[in-house]
Amino acid sequence: MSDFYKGSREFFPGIGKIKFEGRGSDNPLSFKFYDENKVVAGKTMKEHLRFATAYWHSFCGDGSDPFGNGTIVHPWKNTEEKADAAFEFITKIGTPYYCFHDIDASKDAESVAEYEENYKKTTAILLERQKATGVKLLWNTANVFSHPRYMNGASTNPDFRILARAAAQVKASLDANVILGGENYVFWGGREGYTTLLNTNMKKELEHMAQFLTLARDYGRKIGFKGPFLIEPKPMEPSKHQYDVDSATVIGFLKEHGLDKDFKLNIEANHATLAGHSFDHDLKVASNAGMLGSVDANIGDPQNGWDTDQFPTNIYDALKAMMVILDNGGLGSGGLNFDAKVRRNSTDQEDLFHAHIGGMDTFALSLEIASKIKEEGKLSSMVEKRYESYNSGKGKDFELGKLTLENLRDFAASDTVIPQVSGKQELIENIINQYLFR
Ligand code: XUL
Ligand code: CO
Repeated sequence: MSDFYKGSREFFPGIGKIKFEGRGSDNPLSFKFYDENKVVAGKTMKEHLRFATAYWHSFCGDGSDPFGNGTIVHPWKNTEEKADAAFEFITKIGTPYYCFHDIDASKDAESVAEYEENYKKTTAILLERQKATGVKLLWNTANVFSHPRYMNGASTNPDFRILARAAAQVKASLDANVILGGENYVFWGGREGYTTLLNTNMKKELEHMAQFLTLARDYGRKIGFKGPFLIEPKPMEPSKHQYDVDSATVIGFLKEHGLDKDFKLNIEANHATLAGHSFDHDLKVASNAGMLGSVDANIGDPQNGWDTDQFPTNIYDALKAMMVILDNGGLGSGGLNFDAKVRRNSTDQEDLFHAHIGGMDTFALSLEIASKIKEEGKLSSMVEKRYESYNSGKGKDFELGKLTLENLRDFAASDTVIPQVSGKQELIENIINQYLFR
């Protein structure tokens, strides 16, 4: 990556490119574990982790919450300055990718024509900076949830005119994606859901959503988008019932509507936990279906039941996620996007660097440990052993579909002593701790 910002106005003065200095370093503005060129399990850390910076939290978020105004004042004033600041930050922190919503980067407008005009100009601005720095677009998406017109949903809105307005934003976002060489395209259905069935035709809304996604898929393919479309599950907030509740629900929906060949999932840690799952559970469900597309890497707060979008610092959770990702054979065209924001009282510019350094180090360390666990095979052989009764004899016949229910009954009747087999959870947890702290 070139020092793109050199020679122009610097928005993060006094902070240079963040370098790997190792775990012994006392320099807080350095990586302790993320060494982008270090090879782990045949690939560099950079290739495994495919980190992305999120435009919305990092360059638009101002720390405001429902009880208080913004606390973070950004020095950039317009589209170009914001893009300059973004690419300066991304270049300095060294995430190879970025992600954005249409109106994070581009000025919104009421009229479709003006919105499109702004977006075209913004796309040119972003493309120029991508070329200058080598930073690439992991995904973009359309924000069809913030504007008041979307209060009753976008593709699931009871009013067709709103659905069409959302389509204009998705079309323009796909156009931008192809120009910018985006590797994926995301849909997060923030308002695709409902509050009460008393005023909702759920079946109709779900059919509309499927039709809308089908049209987006067809248009994307027509204009040359080759990557996967991604749906990002989330169970609630802002809607009470969001239709894309979790991995399993989305996979069922995509299969029902014949979209499973073109669509995969973007799994966000804090969304999985809001759905009552763990991060690794939702990753695994997507992976099992061959539909693990990408990851929004963050954590929630264990005491708060909402989407706090904190930077990931929990090694244990990140390790379990990396174990699933390695078993999946990596993330393919996806990556680890920091859909995370600094706390509203973290108001120094350098806090954005500390936040990303922490997230990148957390996943780098987790990658190293997960790859050792995988390579040494101790845990996977314990899991395999739990299922060994299916490797031969009647167990194997059952898996091969050779047995009837009566056959199972007859086997059970002759199998008089069934030994109790421990699941060994505590032992396994102790082994994980040994890997973590050795
Ligand atoms: C909201 C969320 C979004 C999506 C993109 O919870 O995660 O930022 O990632 O719209
Ligand atoms: Co997200």
